[in-house]
Amino acid sequence: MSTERYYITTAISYPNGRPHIGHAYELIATDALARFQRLDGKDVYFLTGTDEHGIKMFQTARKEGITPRELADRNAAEFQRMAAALNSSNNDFIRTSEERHYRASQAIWKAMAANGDIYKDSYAGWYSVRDEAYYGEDETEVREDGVRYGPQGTPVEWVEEESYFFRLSNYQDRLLKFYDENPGFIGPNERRNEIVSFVNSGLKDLSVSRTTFDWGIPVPGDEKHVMYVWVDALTNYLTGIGYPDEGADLRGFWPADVHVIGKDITRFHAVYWPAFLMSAGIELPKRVFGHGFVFNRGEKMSKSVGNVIDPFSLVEHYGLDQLRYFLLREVPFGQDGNYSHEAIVNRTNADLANDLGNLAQRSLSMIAKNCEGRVPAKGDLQPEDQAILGMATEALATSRKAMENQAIHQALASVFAVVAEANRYFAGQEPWALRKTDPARMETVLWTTAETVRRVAIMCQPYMPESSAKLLDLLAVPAEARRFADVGDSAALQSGQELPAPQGVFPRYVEPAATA
Ligand code: ME8
Repeated sequence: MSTERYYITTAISYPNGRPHIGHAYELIATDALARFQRLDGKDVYFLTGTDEHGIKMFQTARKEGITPRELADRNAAEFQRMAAALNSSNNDFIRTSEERHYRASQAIWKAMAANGDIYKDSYAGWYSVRDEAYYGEDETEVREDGVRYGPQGTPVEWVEEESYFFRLSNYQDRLLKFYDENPGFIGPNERRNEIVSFVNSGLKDLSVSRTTFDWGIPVPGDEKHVMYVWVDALTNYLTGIGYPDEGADLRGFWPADVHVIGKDITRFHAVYWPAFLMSAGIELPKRVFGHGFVFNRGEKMSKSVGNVIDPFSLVEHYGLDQLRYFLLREVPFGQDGNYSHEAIVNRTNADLANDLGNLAQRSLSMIAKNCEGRVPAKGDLQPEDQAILGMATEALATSRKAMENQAIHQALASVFAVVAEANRYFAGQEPWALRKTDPARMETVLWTTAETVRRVAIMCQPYMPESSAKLLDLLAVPAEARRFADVGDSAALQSGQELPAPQGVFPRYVEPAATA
């Protein structure tokens, strides 16, 4: 039986500035989804990268007095550094200025042209440089400041130039039929409804090339034009798995299982991208998931507003797994969420330091003291022991269901419900009192608790890889027995196994002393 393949991607970020918490959020969430499927036995390919062309990059570079390539090199390195700092398990990092990507973008362009979907005309209309998006006049409005804005609240400018067009209007019915037949294609539902109503309202042909700047991929056969940045950007998902060199199979990873993106770019992924693929005769991805935005205490972060939070300093200040846990647990994936110092401290102190950390620390130090530092003897399990162990196994089933729909917060909630119950179990069984009255029962309770921690730690790996590994080390769980297939009884802790000295895994956040 061959291993099931799973292909997951993030959006590729514009390296016109340094990465911010929104980028970190998307990468962390996608990493958790990728790790989850790997632990569940799939052959996962996880792609992320940078989107380096377009007028926004061109203009930013000009302002800074450097070339777009210099700007891209500088910031792409920052995005790569962020991926490492966040412990992202991406298999590849694509930069759209790479040669392999030129080949892929020109190949898809040629396929669309061969299908009769590309023609030359001239474009006159509104363009948002910040969104790198064309908008219909009816989607824009002039505000009190006299400036015209697009639907995402970014300024638009009038553009008039010779341009190639893609016959998007030909795809309206096919797209609607596709959404209808594939109700899971766009998630969450709000995003799906927005897209269906946008396509229902009519699609105009899309301008897909520019001539007023040259920072882009040349249009095959007409080098005066560079491709519209979104044509090349979307194609990164194919480049990453070897298009066009690998042939139709694309290493068995196409169609992609899910493109994880922010809600602001759903239209590009759920309308333009499937239309391009239909035109080029390539299968469509299975799902596009538009997550929400992370706000700094309710305010939208952006480079131009200047309230960007640096992900590197957050990691340094709160700890990586604390940050990962907070973002994934606190914000229902798909909705907008808020970040604040109080929220991260409260959430991580309560759930990680108090609940999970203390459960592990208390049970393991009792074991160290009373069981000679070995896995305690497992006597006959009582119904309450079986109940907590069963709850852990059920959390895995719940997590699997939740993760199929990218409901990361639900998966995590099911695991932490086990932690809360295990704390009640531990307190209720009072193993410290059993030490004198019934030492055998004490050992069974400690075994059950440690075994529950083992199950929980395996399930926590997608979200907090490093801390979960530390917990599993404390339980002497071998590296090859940390898959989801090992959550159940078959890989349970063996009584008598020697354990390392217990150590705290989740330190409590303490406010730095105020300086006088
Ligand atoms: O859109 N909270 O790049 P980008 C959550 N290059 N997510 C956020 C966010 C926030 N505050 N701010 C941005 C682009 N994002 C294109 C993508 S894909 C073929 C091309 C998300 O650097 C945003 O929604 O502006 C997007 O998914 C990703 O970060 C990169 O944003």
